[in-house]
Amino acid sequence: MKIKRVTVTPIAFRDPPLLNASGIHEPYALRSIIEVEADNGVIGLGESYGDAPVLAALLALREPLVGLSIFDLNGLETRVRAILSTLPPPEAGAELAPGSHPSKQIPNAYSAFEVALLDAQARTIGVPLVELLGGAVRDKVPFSAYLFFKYAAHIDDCYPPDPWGEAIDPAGIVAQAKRMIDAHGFESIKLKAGALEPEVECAAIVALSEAFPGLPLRIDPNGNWSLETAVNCADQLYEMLEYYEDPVPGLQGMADLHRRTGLPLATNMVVTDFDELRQSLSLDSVQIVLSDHHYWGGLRRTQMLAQMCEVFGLGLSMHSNSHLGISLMAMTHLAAATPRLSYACDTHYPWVEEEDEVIVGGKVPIIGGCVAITDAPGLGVELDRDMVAALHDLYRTIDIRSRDDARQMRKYRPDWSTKKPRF
Ligand code: GKR
Ligand code: MG
Repeated sequence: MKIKRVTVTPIAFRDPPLLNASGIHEPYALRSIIEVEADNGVIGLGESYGDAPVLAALLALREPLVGLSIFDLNGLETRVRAILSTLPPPEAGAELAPGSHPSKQIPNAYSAFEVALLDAQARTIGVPLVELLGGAVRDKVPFSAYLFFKYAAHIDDCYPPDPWGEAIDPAGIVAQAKRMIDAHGFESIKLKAGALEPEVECAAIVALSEAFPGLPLRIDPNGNWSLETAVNCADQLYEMLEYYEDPVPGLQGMADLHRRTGLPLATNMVVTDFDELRQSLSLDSVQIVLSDHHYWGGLRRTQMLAQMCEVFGLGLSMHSNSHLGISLMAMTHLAAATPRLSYACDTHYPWVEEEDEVIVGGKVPIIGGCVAITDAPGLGVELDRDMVAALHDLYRTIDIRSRDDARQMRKYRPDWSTKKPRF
């Protein structure tokens, strides 16, 4: 079964004004939708970043992949490496989208096509993709409610305000959590921090622990706190946190913080590849790795990471950037086949508007905080081509070509600096 055609379609979809350590989300998030058509008529699907450097790499791979067997994942890697080595070095991507960093170009592009090939393989033999990853050890995968401080509307005034409203204080965050948990039944909560004064963010965790007694809580300042700030916050939050995610920058900073607080530290910032994992192990920087198949080099390599976490006694969970349902299902099949998964995974999916999904039937349901694996072949989702066309048209009309949360924040605060750690 050989690849006959590869299609890569950049799309844009609405994204709320979510605050983070870099600034604020732009009104549209970018993704690439990948379709790999084999000569048996099967089409495998993938989804990746839509930022210009990533898109350029994915587009460059379309022709060279024609003729490759859909089962030849080693051949895929060889072609990805060969072609991308001929391209000019990519520009730096968004700070908080680790997968769009230039160093991740190869694993990121490989991953985008690996998912599509695995989807095509599974569809060809008529099994859910999870079976190609060793089979399901769970039939549904738990995700956490991912909360953000946010404004009520974008400054650009390009579409009506989202239904979530404003959340710029602890009461707003508790209201957001109630809404998200009522809608999806999440059984753990993650708060994106590093955006407002740490006192406000810690008070939000205290308010969440009072509003949702017993629910595991995490806070993620994206490395925007100094060691002293992180130690002070740890003193206040010690009993409430399931883990402490990237409070301070750098492997050494995380190691120092762990030594001073004893709190389990999680990361998607300081361990993003196997070399950083090795360094982290020797420093004892992190105790939980937040994997992400988009930049760890695909589903199978993330399973390798999971095995290493098992060998070295580390916890494992999953990071997310803004994404749609194809990525959600790839994450879900992977997590379903990963015994080591120790915590509910992250997902931005609740922030996607119902009308913006590119798969048939609309958004994938999250029920009881979980996404279920079905018996449908492959990833279990079909592409809604009208929606892909509509979101591609939207992409063509906007001027965002690479995510830049700091540039967006400068529309609100012209003096906004990217200095880190800010607090
Ligand atoms: O979407 O603002 C965001 C997040 O901050 C995202 O960019 C991070 O990569 O969710 C991510 C994280 O856990 O660090
Ligand atoms: Mg994080």
